[in-house]
Amino acid sequence: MSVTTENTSSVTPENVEKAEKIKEEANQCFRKQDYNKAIELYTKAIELNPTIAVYYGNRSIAYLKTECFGYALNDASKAIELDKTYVKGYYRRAGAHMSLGKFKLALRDYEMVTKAKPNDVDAKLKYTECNKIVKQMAFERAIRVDDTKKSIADSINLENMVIEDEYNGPKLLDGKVTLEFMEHLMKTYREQGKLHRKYAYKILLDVKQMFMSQPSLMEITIPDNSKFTVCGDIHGQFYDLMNIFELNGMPSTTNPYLFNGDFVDRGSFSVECIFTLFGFKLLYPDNFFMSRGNHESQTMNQMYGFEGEVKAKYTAQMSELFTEVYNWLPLAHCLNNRVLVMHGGLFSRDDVTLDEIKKIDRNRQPPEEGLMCELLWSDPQQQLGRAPSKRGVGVQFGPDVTKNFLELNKLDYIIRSHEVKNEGYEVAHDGKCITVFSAPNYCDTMGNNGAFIVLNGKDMKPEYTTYKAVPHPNVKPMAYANSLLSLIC
Ligand SMILES: [Mn+2]
Repeated sequence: MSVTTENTSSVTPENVEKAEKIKEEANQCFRKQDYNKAIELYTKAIELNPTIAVYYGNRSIAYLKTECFGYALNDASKAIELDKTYVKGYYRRAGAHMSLGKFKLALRDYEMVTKAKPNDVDAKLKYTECNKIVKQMAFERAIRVDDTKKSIADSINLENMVIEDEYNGPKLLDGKVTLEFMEHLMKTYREQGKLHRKYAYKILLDVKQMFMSQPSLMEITIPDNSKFTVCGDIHGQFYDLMNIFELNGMPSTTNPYLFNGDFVDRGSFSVECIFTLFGFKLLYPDNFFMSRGNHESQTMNQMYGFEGEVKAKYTAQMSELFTEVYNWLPLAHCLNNRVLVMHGGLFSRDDVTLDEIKKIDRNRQPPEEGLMCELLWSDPQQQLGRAPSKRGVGVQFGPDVTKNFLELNKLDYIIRSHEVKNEGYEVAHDGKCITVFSAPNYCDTMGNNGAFIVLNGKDMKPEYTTYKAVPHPNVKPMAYANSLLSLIC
């Protein structure tokens, strides 16, 4: 099947030339890290001349950069379909598979490249690296079958952990988080100090117990004259997290917060973020809330840095304990029976009720489909109805889907996070679907504002505060990410 020459005849020489020029322009935008503009231009080039594999290959990597893994996958496949000898197409597709944690499928593509180019050193390296991950995962699965129910939490012996005399960081008081502890912790972190591993483990064990006692859907009451703050993705940007508290006040019983998932990964201060948030959860259990994001999962943590960071700052065992804790994070929060908050969004089915969300058995890795998957991964779209996700996971839902869901469940609107927005927030679906994203200048490259939402119990009207990124110590985002991920791009 030779598709390469099939359509060429219908493309005029002028369009062939025009498309090439636009592609060059797109490449320049890509180099300047303006990925959205690059995508727009590659799309124009493709419209003018849809027969060139490179256009799809290049747009694929731009989609990868903007986390549209599903679109990246489609484009890579299209590039391969147009030109089976276009080796980069296999690389791109492998990259999309890897980003989604589908290592076996990625391995198949790397294998194709090594077969096509047996002397290519780079291809061999990527194949070997990917194969290592596949084997390691198979190995880990094998051990887990041996002692299925044994939890890491049970195997941790705090008594055996000694606090050295020279330790001058924050200390728990009789094993409990206090306000003084939190103030000392944040000061220590600002100065790039560390929490003792004994206290770190204690916090993880205690917060796991706390989340285990809570339902998948948390119901929160905000009194008439009280405020309530909702924050979106933090992604390991500790100094920006501190800035939120400076702008909006420290968490307290009268200043409650909900952090809506994706606390970790990408940013290289994820450990600092998560212990700060877990500390506040333990200090103010009824006034501080956290919901699970798609990055509170094992494959994401493996690829995007959190696992590497925990191993670098503590131990591999602690990173496994984190996986257990994340499995118990609530999936959604309902405020005053009027506003539903989740990380990703709504569902591929029309008849989903709050009661059904409440009943989700969440103690697991996020599945690849179903309600739990969609809560963590979905995105809104402007078009009516639903569409396959640009990410390749979850679903895209239109304004009519939102409206129906709200009517069925007698709600006013939803708040979700999960997508970087220039202003830090976006109001869509006729005011009924609000996105909030709290990591400004995401990954040190996106140039976006961060935002948070403040509501009052009386009218539940959202008020937005936006802010710029603050400086952080010179550790780049993705410093602890899987080395293969940097090989992809
Ligand atoms: Mn997310």
